[in-house]
Amino acid sequence: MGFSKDFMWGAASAAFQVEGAWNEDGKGPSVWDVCGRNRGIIKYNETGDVACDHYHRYKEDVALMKEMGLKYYRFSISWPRVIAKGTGEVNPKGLQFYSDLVDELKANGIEPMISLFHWDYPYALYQKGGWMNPDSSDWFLEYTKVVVDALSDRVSCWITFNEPQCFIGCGYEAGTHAPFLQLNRKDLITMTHNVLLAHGKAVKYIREHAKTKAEISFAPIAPVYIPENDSKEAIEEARRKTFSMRERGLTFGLTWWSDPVILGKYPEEAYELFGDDMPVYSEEDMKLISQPLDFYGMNVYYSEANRMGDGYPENRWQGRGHTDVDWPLAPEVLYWSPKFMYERYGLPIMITENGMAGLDWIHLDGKVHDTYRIDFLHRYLLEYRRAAEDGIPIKGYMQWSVMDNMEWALGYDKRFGLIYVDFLTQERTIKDSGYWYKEVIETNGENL
Ligand code: GCO
Repeated sequence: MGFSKDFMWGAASAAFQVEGAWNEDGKGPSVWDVCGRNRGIIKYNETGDVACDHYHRYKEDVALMKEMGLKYYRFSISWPRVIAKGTGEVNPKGLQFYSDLVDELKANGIEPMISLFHWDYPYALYQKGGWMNPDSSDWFLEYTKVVVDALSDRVSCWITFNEPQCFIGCGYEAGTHAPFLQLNRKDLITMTHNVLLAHGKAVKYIREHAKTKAEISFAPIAPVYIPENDSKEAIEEARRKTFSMRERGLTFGLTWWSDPVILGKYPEEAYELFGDDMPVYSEEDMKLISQPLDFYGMNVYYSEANRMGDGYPENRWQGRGHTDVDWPLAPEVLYWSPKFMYERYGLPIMITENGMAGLDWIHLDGKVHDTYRIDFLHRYLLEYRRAAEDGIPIKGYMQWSVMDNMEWALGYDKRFGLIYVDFLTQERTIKDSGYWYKEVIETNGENL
């Protein structure tokens, strides 16, 4: 038993990272457009103003996706492109862009998978307190309705929030992502609760109103601890750490986000750790938050270190290869993350992101020979298949990313794509890994 016949092979992107056209055709600004600008926070003061110009070049990009044989394209909708101020007047041209993109994909035999929120929060709503505002989940519901009413006749796969850990943790706790704030714990908890409510309201709306049968999830990060060895004790130790809020802290906790969404309660440990800062909510609220999901989407790139005992070296990944964003090569995580998450939450697994940043360039022969990315993906996919062989239901795999793009505060020189993008000319070149992935898809993983 390996990859099922209807296994969903695809690749992913996010609106801010690829679209550009940041203020065209009635689009409003997002926190990423405004908050980092000219402050020396984003590498070289780069912006998403043009990015990959996907907004204008989506037809060419879809043609390249077809050439790579993708079955799915996971992309996000820019909320302020669809509703410039976040609530109120809908921007018809913004909505039209996504409708055209969906049509283009389908005409080329590629299924769309939509992420409703991949971090480009409307600046106008941020000015009203953003996720701190008690109305914030209703704002998100209003936006969800607009998108679902317009696209659900052709789209059936939905992700509500991408990596809630990151946009709250990096954006409002560490201050390394827009809007680059460092808030206190109580505020972070308030925001979490509002995001969870927004997720629940969106799931409920999609479930009840989508025009085609919907498959819905969210896409948290889920890097688990990898057991030191195969012993029962080591596996238990890794599992305990993976799900411990003491180990993971507040915003980057796995259980912090997934327990309420799937199990319908905040983890006990959170009450021990955060006491009176914990949200007060009604049973109704928690019911909303824990609407049934169809699968568990997870973004997985690396593993947390896990060394039992206190011995040297502390860092188990010492000497391992690492990618251009310094994440250690840890293919085993694509076995252990699906396994631990399935055992806790009982939902089929979908890898909604996995990939690596490499030092890619166009070689003298005009091609991009990214052998390391091929080896990386090969190793990770073998581990993912091992999970399936052990009986973990796996639904799909969305490689990150379909093309090189704006890596948030790290700017444009971190290249994750299957397609190389020359950011000065916007010329695209499918990398060797893109052609290799095509073979994986064509053989449904038999060539691995
Ligand atoms: C994330 C986001 C992506 C990133 C990718 C590489 O995980 O941070 O979902 O937008 O670009 O993961 O860092």
